[in-house]
Amino acid sequence: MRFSWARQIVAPVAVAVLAAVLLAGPAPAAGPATTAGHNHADITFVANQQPAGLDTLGDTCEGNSDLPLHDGFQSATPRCVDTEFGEHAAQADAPSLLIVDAPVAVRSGENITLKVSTRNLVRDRFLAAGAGGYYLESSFLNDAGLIRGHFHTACRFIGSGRNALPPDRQASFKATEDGGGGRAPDTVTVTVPGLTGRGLAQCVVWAGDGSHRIPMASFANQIPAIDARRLLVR
Ligand SMILES: [Cu+2]
Repeated sequence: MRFSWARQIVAPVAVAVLAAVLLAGPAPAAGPATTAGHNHADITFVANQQPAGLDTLGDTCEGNSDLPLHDGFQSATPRCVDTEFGEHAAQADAPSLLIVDAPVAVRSGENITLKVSTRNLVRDRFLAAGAGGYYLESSFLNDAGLIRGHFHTACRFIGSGRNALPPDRQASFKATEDGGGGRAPDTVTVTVPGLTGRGLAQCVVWAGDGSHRIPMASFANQIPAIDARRLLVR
């Protein structure tokens, strides 16, 4: 393996600079109102104003990407998603999630049951991904200013635990959209299919908006509505 002392130094500096930028607080207000507008379905909006000094790669598929447009159906090949991000909640209203109970060990093939608490996530919105609802709609807050969506639970073996894993799809998976959830934290019990085999495993729970994206937050240093546990399958 090639070793570069320069990289060793530069990388932490770059991270520090990035962290400083992320943590510096609210970005300066964007400049004067924007330039071009264009139609997207029946909504007319104005293109984002690019803050001074930030040279973006683009913020639309149109004119910036040669990939096929995403059509709401999950695709194993690259696509460009032209669904807008939509609305994020106030800082205090951002969704949050915690696994509050999980087994430390299960038997091979034994169902895995977790207790999951969510806050500021109204679990009432789910566009079926298999029916073309993946990445299909923007996020829109409900009347109380909260994100509508659901959460996902999945478990997998993690091998030695020393390398990031291939991004496989998981058979041990469940989406929870039970109509509950809101400003006050509440707890849901979720059971996903067991893992067959032995070894170290991981169960992850993460929120999704109506079309399955992890909900956005006001600030980069707010932790998204995600939690994970390790467990042993024996
Ligand atoms: Cu989902």
